[in-house]
Amino acid sequence: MLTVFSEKHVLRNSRTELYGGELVPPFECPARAEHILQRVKEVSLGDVIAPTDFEITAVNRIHDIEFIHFLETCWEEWVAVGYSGEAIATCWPARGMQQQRVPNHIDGKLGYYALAAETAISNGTWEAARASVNVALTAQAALRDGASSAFALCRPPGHHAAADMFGGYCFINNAAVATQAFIDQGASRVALLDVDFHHGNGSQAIFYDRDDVMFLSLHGDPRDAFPHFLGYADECGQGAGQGFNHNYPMGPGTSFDTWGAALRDACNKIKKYAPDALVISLGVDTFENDPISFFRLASDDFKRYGATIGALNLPTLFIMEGGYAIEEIGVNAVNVLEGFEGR
Ligand code: FKS
Ligand code: ZN
Repeated sequence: MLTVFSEKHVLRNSRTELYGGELVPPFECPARAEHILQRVKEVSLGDVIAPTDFEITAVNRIHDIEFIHFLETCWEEWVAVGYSGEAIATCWPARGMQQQRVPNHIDGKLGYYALAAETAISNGTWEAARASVNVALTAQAALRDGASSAFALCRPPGHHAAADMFGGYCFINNAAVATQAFIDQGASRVALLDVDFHHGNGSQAIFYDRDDVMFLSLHGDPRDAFPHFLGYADECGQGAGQGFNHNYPMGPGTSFDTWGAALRDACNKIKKYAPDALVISLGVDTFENDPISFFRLASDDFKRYGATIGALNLPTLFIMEGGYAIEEIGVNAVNVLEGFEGR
């Protein structure tokens, strides 16, 4: 399987994450991508190529122009007002407040465009996010050109990013942009299956009223896990999208037995939908030793479920999302890809 990787991911290297009331070194750090790349090479998964640069128009198919402009200029505006730390949102248009007006001050803009406070914007964040979506689009183009699968080793991740919101370590929704690229190239239906521990709220919101993209997500129950305010089982889509959104929230301590059964159910739905392509939001924070998650998948389970996805026999694009057990992230992510390939 082809891997697409950009060295520019290192430009996403903020110093701080707001966690447990403290500013700590971010869980979403450059070492993650390096470990995955190392494992890709160790098992000779296939060629590793750098991304080509795509026009921003592909991104604009999913994200609002003003939001993208905000991401591009946030850091310089933050520095310009004289702040010395990293750009973190501190106030929001909460219940009862004006939610449609974008303020002028960077504090107001951050609150308008942020969905959470853990994710700090710093110098280089935009460039890395841009490179990450180019990684996704380059891998997508390989499928367009006839490959049966490809691995987009994206960093930063993307599935929490909505049309006009960043947060949860995400800025541009790489999986959504790639999914839309399939549609724009003539696909009638695309399935987007999110196996990251966290609910892909951004991806769900983006495709919620559409029937040409089926979104399915297996994740920690939002009552107990980030992003807390989306990802319930009764969210099934709206309008034309009614019946094309499927959530599988699962509680603390969920084992592979339970998780694997949910995956099989999701795969049955995908099979019936008969999509032209399958996009996987691949997070390996479902691992038993992940520091911020609560599922109990073992390293071998990743290989087993990769085979389940492979059995669908669909053109499949893997997009890297989360996973924070740094030492094991390479083995776990590549196990999915090896299982998919029947190795
Ligand atoms: C835990 C607080 C959780 C934010 C977690 C973000 C997860 C990001 C991710 C992605 F794939 F996007 F990277 N804070 N007490 O893993 O879903
Ligand atoms: Zn996650």
